[in-house]
Formats: sequence, structure tokens, C-alpha cells
Amino acid sequence: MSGAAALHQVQMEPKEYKSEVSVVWCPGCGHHGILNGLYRALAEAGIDPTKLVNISGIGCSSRTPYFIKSYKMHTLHGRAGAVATGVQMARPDLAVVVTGGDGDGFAIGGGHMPHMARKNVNMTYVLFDNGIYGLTKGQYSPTSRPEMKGYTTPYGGPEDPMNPLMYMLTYGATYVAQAFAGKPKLCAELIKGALEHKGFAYVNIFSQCPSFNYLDTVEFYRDLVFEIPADHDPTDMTKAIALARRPNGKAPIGLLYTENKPTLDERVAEFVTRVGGGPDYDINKIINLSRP
Ligand SMILES: Cc1ncc(C[n+]2csc(CCOP(=O)(O)OP(=O)(O)O)c2C)c(N)n1
Ligand SMILES: [Mg+2]
Repeated sequence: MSGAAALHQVQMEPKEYKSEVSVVWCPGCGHHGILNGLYRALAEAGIDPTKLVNISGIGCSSRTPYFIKSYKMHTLHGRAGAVATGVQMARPDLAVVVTGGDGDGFAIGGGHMPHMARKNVNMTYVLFDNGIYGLTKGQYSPTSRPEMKGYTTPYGGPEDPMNPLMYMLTYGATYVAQAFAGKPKLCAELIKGALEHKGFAYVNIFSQCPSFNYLDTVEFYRDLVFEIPADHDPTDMTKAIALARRPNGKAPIGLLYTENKPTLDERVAEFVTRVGGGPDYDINKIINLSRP
């Protein structure tokens, strides 16, 4: 279990996870729905707020830690994942949750995403995917559709968007899910699953930005998504990839893939036991290990 010591420790209502800071997002922003899903997931997983660390970069979505009763770090743009990896390795007993946007995670932070996935860092990453840079008032992001007109693309863009699900599946994330802010109950269910998963859990959540992304409206997302059928086997990578590729142009919501694999902290602990660490660290022993 992710941050096992933090899980199923308390019985709190979702609203008790609200901090004293008022939520400042625009009316109608999908991020509100995701935040509600997060409150519910934390309550349902019984996470002890004193064992929860919510880490973010910069963006509207990256303000989430202010609104949740938890320890928190509002770090640099694109660097939440790297900081979270450090926190998780130093304190594997804590539940580590990153919340951030498509720009934060896949543009400036894009260099970090594959490494959290391939290392199977034991944490939950909730990506608020609104296909735009919201905080800076509407620039094109790696998940923007070419038709999206923003300040940097007044005629639309010349690029196809990336596919975060394909990316996460192929880089080795061990829990990959997708949801839509308009369905906070599903958001809660999938985030709860991520919190309870041992390993790198990625949840991509579509979120409308009514202030700057006039294309990806609630209606657009409602029409885009379809619920993954109940008979989908989430341990089957081939089927997960087929779903991630958007059959018939429709985006799946639900759990695509899950797998059990040792996490980075477990492997490092095993490594230290095997080669010796701490005060008994012996560089000669380490050097000898590399000799045939
Ligand atoms: C190093 C650096 N470069 C650029 C910025 C400006 N900046 C702040 S937030 C942001 C993008 C936010 O977009 P996203 O992560 O998608 O979050 P959203 O606001 O859409 O939720 C940018 C480019 C910054 N703060 N720091
Ligand atoms: Mg965004």
C-alpha cells in the first residue's frame, strides 16, 4: 500500500480534509470537481492528514495543496515529481500525493515524468488535464488540441497533442487511470485506488477551463469520454494500450492498468542490505561489485 502507515488510520468526513484556505479557482473550473474527488478519496482511504504530503509545482491546479489538510510543498514549476520522489524516499511511511497540471507535468516537467514511472516511486500523481496553461491565462499546452486557440496560438496550433495514458503505460507506471472532473464520484474512486496502490499511480483527469479554453467544454468532455467496460482486465497491458489509443476517437475513463512490482524505496532498502550502507559503507566492496 502507498504510504501504508497513513492509510485507514482515521475516520474523517470528506469536508474535514478542507483546509482553512479558500478555494480561489474561477467559477465553473473543472478543478473544483477534482478537488471534491480528492477530499472523498482521502476520506474513503482513511488517510491520516498528519501522514499526508501534498506536493505541487506551479499552476492553478498546483494550488491544490493549499486547500487540503496535509503537509505540503508548493515547489518550482515542473519540479513537483522530483521533490516528491525525494520526500517519498526519505519518508516511505508517508502518503505522497502530487497534484498539478498538464503544463507543469508534461511541458516544463516533462523530463521527470518517465523517471517516476520507470522507477515505480511509491506515490500518487493526479494530473488536472485542462489542455491549457490556466494560471498564465491561456497558452497552448502539450495536451492542447490543434484547434485550440490561445494567446500563443491565435490561429490554432500546428501539433498533435500527446497521449498521457500511452506515455505512462509505456514508461512503466503500475497504476494508470483516467477520469473527468464532471464525475467526481469516479474521480474519488480512482484516486482512492491510486492511494491504496503500492507503486507509481497516475490518474489523468480531464478538467474544463471555462475562462481560457473555449474548445474543451464540459459538453465536449461528456461526449468524448466512455466508461471502461466492467469486463476489462486491468492486468492486460495490450488491452490497456488499445484503450489508451482511444478506440473510435473516444477517451476511456476508469482503471486501464494495474500491476504489482517492487517500488524504488523497497529496491533501495534491499540494495543497501545487500551491499552494506550507513556507517559500514565500504567503497572497496562497492568497487569490487562491478568487477567480473
Ligand atoms: C520556470 C517557470 N516558467 C514559467 C512559469 C509561468 N507559469 C506559471 S503556471 C504555468 C503553466 C500552468 O499550466 P498547467 O500546469 O497546465 O496548470 P493549470 O493552471 O492549467 O491548472 C506557467 C507557464 C513559471 N511560474 N515558472
Ligand atoms: Mg493546464
